[in-house]
Amino acid sequence: MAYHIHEHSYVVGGLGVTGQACVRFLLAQHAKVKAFDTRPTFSLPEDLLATMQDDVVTASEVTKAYFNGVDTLILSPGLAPTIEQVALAKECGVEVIGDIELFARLNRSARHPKKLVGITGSNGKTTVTLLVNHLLNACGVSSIEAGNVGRPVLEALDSDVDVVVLELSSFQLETTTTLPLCAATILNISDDHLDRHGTLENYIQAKQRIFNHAQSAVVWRDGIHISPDTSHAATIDNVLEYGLGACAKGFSIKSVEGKQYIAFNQRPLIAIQAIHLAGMHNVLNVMAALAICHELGVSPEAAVQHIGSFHSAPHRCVEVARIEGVRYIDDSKATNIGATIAALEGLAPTTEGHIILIAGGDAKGANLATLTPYLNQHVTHVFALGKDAQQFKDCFAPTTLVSSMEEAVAQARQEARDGDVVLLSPACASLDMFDNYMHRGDVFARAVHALLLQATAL
Ligand code: UMA
Ligand code: ADP
Repeated sequence: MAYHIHEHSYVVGGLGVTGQACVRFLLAQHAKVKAFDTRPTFSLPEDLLATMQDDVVTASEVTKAYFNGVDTLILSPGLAPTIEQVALAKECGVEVIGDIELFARLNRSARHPKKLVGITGSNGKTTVTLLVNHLLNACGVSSIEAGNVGRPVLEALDSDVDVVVLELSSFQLETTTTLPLCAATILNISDDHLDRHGTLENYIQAKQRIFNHAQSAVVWRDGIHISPDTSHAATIDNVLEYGLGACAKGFSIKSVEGKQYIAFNQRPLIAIQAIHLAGMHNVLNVMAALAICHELGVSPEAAVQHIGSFHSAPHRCVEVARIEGVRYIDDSKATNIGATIAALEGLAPTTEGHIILIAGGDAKGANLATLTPYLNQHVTHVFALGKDAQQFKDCFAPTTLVSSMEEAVAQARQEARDGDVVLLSPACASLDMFDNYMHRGDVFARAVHALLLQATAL
């Protein structure tokens, strides 16, 4: 059934990147729209000030009367569906959806609906989303990336492309009900966002929603909770698997004359050594990306030619400097335990000395003790900062608490010897001390560059 936007009256809940994009889109479509934001200090950007100033209220002004005549509440991903304003909306018979659901409805009603693929998981979403987009474009398929990767989906609606590669967070999936995907994947699951979802089971259920209307599932053979679970999702007949072991079907590792290759249906595609993205987790990411491209009709043999020209996003295991034989690596995007484990395991084989870890921040309800065996195996010292720094001390004795990133870097330098790595891979969110993970990575890089200046001045 066609979805006519101007026939509906909307409330946009939350005015961050998503909410602002929703408001701009709805205004351009001449729909009725008003909005609220729950933050005590909040200011509208210039372009919305003139049109929306009188239509934006604070949380306390959202009453039942506010929802009179409203059809739909579009809730921002950063706002939990359990907040009071959502309960009020539901009591008033208002439908609650997210921007991804609105996008799905509008795309279905479009004259030339775009093909959609969806990528979720605790880690690797952005890398795989950007890689799929890169490979598709390089193989002549016009596509754009959108969603949690940073571009609000409604901005992708008007673009002249055939495919939209969607990075989807558990928050976005919670408010999505009818998203048809040509291919969908949950890359992996590790503890994350438990402060919002309450339990791992709830988090998994939110992730599983990606399969509800998917034609094909791309599945990591060795992953847990990442296959379509028929108790949550509809049965999907078409499943394409990948993994690091040998296997006759799908993507696997094959040894040819002593060299390891990624293979598809036993045909070698690319030597693992030739992949410039560090760590075996990135080999899995490459396989997942090739599999998604395959489901869109792009042959793995063609796609694999373009892996080498892919530039990964910053703050993901990137070397920022080498000082007196010590490598300083920024993995600030490691905002959960799974990402830090991947960094430790990925870097250990290429590290001559030891790893000194800078970590900490807001653990988002995760139990950091899960890291202990990996810290014992790969790390000589942790410098911990932020809200949950003490948790590191509790689970790993050689931990020093520090009060700033500058202090962490200075102390790590004292500790490090030729051949060591000083790794910022916090296993925690940054928001207790920094604007975001980019800011945290930049502060780290600045502190390291200050050391570099000191070292060259000597
Ligand atoms: N907030 C309030 N009250 C409001 C509105 C927002 O307190 O009324 C707070 C939220 O709790 C949150 C912050 O403000 O702390 C931003 O929330 P938002 O819903 O306005 O977020 P957006 O700015 O719209 O950005 C969101 C994604 N962020 C979140 O889901 C928190 C962005 O992913 C995404 O790029 C953007 O939509 C476009 O799709 C970022 C992210 O951190 C990268 N995602 C989380 C992650 O990857 O772990 C899920
Ligand atoms: P996301 O968008 O899911 O946060 P990113 O691609 O931005 O994922 O990477 C986030 C962090 O996770 C980085 O520290 C990165 O090194 C690590 N990472 C990337 N891919 C994987 C993977 N497949 N498994 C575990 N960790 C990963």
